[in-house]
Formats: sequence, C-alpha cells, structure tokens
Amino acid sequence: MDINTDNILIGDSVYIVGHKKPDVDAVVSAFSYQIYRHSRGDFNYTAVRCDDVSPLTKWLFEKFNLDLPMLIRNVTGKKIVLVDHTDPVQRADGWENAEIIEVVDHHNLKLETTVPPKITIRPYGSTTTLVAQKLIRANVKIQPNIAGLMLAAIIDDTLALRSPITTYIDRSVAGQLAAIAGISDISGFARDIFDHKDLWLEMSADEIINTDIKSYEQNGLSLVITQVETMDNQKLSMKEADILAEMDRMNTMNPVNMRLVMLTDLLRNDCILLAVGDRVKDLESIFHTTLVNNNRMYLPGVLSRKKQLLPPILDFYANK
Ligand SMILES: [Mn+2]
Repeated sequence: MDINTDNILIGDSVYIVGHKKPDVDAVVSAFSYQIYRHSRGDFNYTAVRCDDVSPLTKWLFEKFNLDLPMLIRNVTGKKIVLVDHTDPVQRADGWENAEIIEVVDHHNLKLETTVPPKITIRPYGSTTTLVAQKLIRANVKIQPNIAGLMLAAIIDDTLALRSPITTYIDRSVAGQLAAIAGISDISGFARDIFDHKDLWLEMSADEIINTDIKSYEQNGLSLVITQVETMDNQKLSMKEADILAEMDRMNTMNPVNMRLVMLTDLLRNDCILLAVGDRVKDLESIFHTTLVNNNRMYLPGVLSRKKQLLPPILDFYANK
C-alpha cells in the first residue's frame, strides 16, 4: 500500500455515505472507497451507512468476517462524499446542513443548487466496480475477503453480470476480484448471494402473482402477465400447483383469455410459463412449443415480458 505522507495530517472528518434503504453496492462502495482514501493518506475519511442494512448485506459482512460501516442516521454539519446516489430523496437525513464535497456514482447526476468540487460518475453496473478500478489502478493491495465482498456487490447490482447495464469493465473487474478472493465459481457464488435475497419461496401464491402484474388488450384478446424474476425457478416449482390454483381462482372471479405467470430464471436464462384461460392453446402456435397439462410451457432463452413474451402474442392476434 502506497501512503502519501504529505497528506497524513488529519483534516476535517469526512463521511462516505451511500443511499437510504441501502443495497449491497451502497454499503460496499462506501466501505471500499474508505480503503482507497486511506491508501492515499486521507485517514479523515470514514465509511458510514445512514440506514439499516438488508439481510443479504448483513450476511455478506459476516461471511467475509468484516464489520459493517458505522450507522450514522444524520449527517448534519458534516462533510460528506455521496456514493451510489445523488438523488436528494435518497440522501441521508440532515444532508441539507451537510457539505457534499464529492460524488462517486454510476447513476444519472441529480443535484440542484450546489455542485460538489469532485464528481466521478461512470456508466458501470455498480459503484463498487468504479471503486475497485481506482484501487486496482493505484496498485492498492486488496485483501481476499474484501475482494470477495466487493465481488458480491458487483454481482448483486448486475444480476450476476447478466443485466443489460453490465459493461466489460464490470466483467473485467469482477474477474480480477474473484481471482484475489480465490472464488473460482462465480455463478455458484452468485447463486449463494441470490439465495439470501430470493424471497419468493416465503411468499404466498397470491403475493407472487400480484408483485409485478400487467394487463394488455389486443383485438378483443384480454391478457394478464405476471413476471417473477428468480435466480432458481426450479425451486419455485414446489409452489407451481398453488400458483396455478390461485390463477384459476382469479380467472373465475375476473376472466381474461390468457392469464400468464412467467417464472424467469436469470441465471439459467429461461422461463417456465404458467397459463390459464380459454385461449391458452394458442400459445402452442405462437411459441411452437407444447403446453404440458394444458397449463405449463418451457421457454428457454426467454427473460423479458416486454421484449420476448408479449410481442409474439400481440402479433398473433393483431391480424385476427
Ligand atoms: Mn449501485
């Protein structure tokens, strides 16, 4: 580690803080930016968090044997660095009476009146990618457990490097962190992470169906599609009978021609489509696939309701 001794006199203390309701990236980017700042001799920078953390974040810090940043709910009177956000609604309480001296983020900038002297924004998949890149470029030695924690933040923000926001920088940095952490099976590690996040199994069929549900109409066809994004849709198969029963019940109360639930698997890149309604047989012509039990279809490569599932169905009925 390279320490700039000219700078070692401690200045005003500065808090590095992520957004409220923090995800893993918000906490880990603050945590790792403190490491970067300390490597520059800026020991007056301290990572904090302004809110309670998720069970996943807590599990990760425990897993890697690291302490969570200190909880500081109000930053009144402090100099602060905003990481992983700039939007005022996401900022720590008391920000109006704090001095924002820096921004490190991967979102669109949302500032109103004052512009901090230092702003670093990159269109990467996570803020942690940006901080890792700074550490790597500065030749700062990253401890294996910290590399593991940082990799987890990148995986969480980029849906295991599969989300469209993922850049080649994220992949490259993730690879380097995995090597330092000694994690050879990144997708296995991702599955572990998402197991601590995937809460579908704890939800009722009714909650699962209603979490992300949309209705459509086309030439007299009424269509309702639910999207359920999982990291393991086969695990949800034990709930399939319940979900189908609830779909049947809903369709009796409020009939539509097709009531669909997409159980998409972001890791396997596929979809188990559950279907009820008087027109579901048409799905066989639309997707050139057999409908098993008249209510279940397997669609490899299909993840997106908007781009992959909906257009062929609407096209099919457009000319009827
Ligand atoms: Mn983020």
